[in-house]
Amino acid sequence: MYIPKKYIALAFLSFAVSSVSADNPIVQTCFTTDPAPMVHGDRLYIYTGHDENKADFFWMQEWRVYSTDDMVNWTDHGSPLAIEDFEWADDRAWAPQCIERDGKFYFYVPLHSKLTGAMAIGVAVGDTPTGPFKDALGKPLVDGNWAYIDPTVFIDDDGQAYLYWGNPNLYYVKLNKDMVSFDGEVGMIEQTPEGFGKPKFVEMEPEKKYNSTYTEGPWFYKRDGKYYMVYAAGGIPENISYSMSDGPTGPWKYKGVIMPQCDTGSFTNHSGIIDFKGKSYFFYHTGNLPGGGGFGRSVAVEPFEYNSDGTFPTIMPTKEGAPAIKTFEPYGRIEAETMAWSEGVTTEPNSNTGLYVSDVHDGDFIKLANVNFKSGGPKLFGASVASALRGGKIEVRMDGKDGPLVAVLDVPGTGGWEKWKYIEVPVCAEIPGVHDIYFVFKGRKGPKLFNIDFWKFK
Ligand code: FUB
Repeated sequence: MYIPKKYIALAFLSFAVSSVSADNPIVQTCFTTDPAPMVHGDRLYIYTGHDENKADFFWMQEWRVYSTDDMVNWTDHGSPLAIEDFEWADDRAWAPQCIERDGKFYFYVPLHSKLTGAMAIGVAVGDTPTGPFKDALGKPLVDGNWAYIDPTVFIDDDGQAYLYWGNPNLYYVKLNKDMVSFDGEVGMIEQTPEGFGKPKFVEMEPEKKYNSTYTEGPWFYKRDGKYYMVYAAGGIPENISYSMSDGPTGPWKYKGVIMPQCDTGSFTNHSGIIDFKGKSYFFYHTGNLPGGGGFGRSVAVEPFEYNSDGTFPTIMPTKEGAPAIKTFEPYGRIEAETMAWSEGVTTEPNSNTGLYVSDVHDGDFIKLANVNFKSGGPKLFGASVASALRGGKIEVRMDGKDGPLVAVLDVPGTGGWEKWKYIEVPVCAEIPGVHDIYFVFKGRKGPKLFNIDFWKFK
């Protein structure tokens, strides 16, 4: 291993917490859609759809889960639920939401039903936020209507749970305590001009586009005693609008546009809103990942503050996203699929080792933001790697992908893409304080070089 002398002598001192922001979109290893945030314990989880590469429609097969505790470094938990988990369904793994009740996690999803040939809503249940999840009923919760998509779920202070959904109608049921059944009929919210903004049909001007028209993707919640219904509106292309109410089923009062229709490359938008550690976040999707677009969408996040009367400010898409709310602790085992930004790599599941980083080619990299090495700095860097070819190198660089080199780990051929070997090398520069760390991958041009399961600084 060769490290230039000029780097060996460097002592990098930087104790200040930098003003790091999440990079939008927050997932770069695959397309992600329709974000549904959920806080559990110390972490914020998002449940997403997954647009296929090169898709020409929403041919979506699975849902994915990601989590963070600092708002900038996100861990990929893979796909704990897919169409295959619902025997009665055959297509369209569209916008999900997951909620916890009494230690169980209920994952509501729209799917195309084999039973009726239309859309349906199913529910899966698991013991942890990341699953595994199992179809709770073996049949849909509601079925047989092309409008049955985009479920949103909320449990009120009195314990009553509500499930809303629909495009272009807004339906709801009051769920029973078991979260997987309801009594009575499906309700439908009347979309009055006062409630959802658009004029009465007879007053609508032909050819005019009404921004406020409820379209799809409802997100239902309560805050400071007020109920919020946030939704994609205006037809295609969509903005995000909202209505508020004093009661869980209305009457609703239209309050305006939160995120105007913007040139993000995606004609749909879909929001999820949550408070986490005292701050408010607005999740949405764009077509902004390279190769993305209307059927290649990616989840993004913006921080915001409610106005004093509980209404929303206007929120615009940015590349910066949300600021870090804490530094990243690098000591101990860190899953390689935890990252603030990456280029080129993807993630793969494995039943023994869990998820790992794959598709590593020469020049690809992973960035971790706001890493706090504390006063001493690490002495060793190690990683669990596998390669069926001859491997390559992991260059560990600081504060930029061309930044100062602090370690180089030679990855050998290990005899298989999942034949893991843990290798450790000295860190050749002092790096106390807070830094962004870049793992830059080098090797033969062309082929996939190696996989990485986890890494450690010691
Ligand atoms: O992701 C498929 C569909 O696109 C969702 O169900 C809608 O909300 C829109 O985002």
